[in-house]
Amino acid sequence: MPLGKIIFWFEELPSTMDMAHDLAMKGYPEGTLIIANRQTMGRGRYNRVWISRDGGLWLSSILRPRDNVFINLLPLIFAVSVHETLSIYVSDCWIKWPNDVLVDDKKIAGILSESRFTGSKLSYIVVGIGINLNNAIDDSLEDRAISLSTLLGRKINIPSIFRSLLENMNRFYGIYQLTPSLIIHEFYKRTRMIKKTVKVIMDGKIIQGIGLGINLNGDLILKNQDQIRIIHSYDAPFKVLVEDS
Ligand code: BT5
Repeated sequence: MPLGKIIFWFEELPSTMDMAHDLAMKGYPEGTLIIANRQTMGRGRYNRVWISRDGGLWLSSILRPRDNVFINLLPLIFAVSVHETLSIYVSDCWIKWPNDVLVDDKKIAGILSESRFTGSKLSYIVVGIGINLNNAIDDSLEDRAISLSTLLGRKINIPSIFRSLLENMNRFYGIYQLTPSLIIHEFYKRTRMIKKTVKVIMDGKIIQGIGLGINLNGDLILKNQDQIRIIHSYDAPFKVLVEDS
């Protein structure tokens, strides 16, 4: 079933993620979308706060992949879809592994993936996407976040961005279902991390290397002299810095 075949669009929710989990547990099919004009308890990874005022696009999709092989590539599919949608409007847009869409060094969108298992069997996955469109950016984020309307100096037509995003989500999810590795190539076209110095700060330690790529598990591969380092996206909270080199 295509993504967006069933759409619930709410004025306000605590988080579209929670509503998507509720509906997934009630048996709603893959592709059910939950959208809210604002969220009062929007969240990011590791329960970080995701500020979700009126004017942004805040949505979650229920996914029911047949198995859990390659599921760590799912956030990339949606990051690629957001990138494809926004790059019509802004040229300096890129994807920072694992889940950020940036314009230069400011975050315009974030992706969140939450899987639920019954024992060792995957039940379903909810992927959330948050894009700053007409929403005001909180003062606390001014140096780190940006909205599309600020970049373009005009009001954004949210339904038209949503239509284009949905088309891209279906296109790239379809590509992933046929050949998962193609999503990695789509990511390479849209990132600034390959052959650049990348620093991953985790547990107060810095892991540094040249960005080599992403494997089929969605891990980042860095090379430091002769040593290869593999960073798992789900290990622990970390911060990723990319330097020009
Ligand atoms: C993410 O987490 O980037 C994933 C964000 C996913 C949000 C969507 S909206 C629809 C769905 N429903 C939800 O409740 N969530 C999903 P992370 O990488 O952990 O980034 C979180 C960090 O981004 C915060 O700690 C802030 O520093 C910053 N941040 C918070 N709100 C932001 C915003 N609106 N724009 C840019 N950065 C923001």
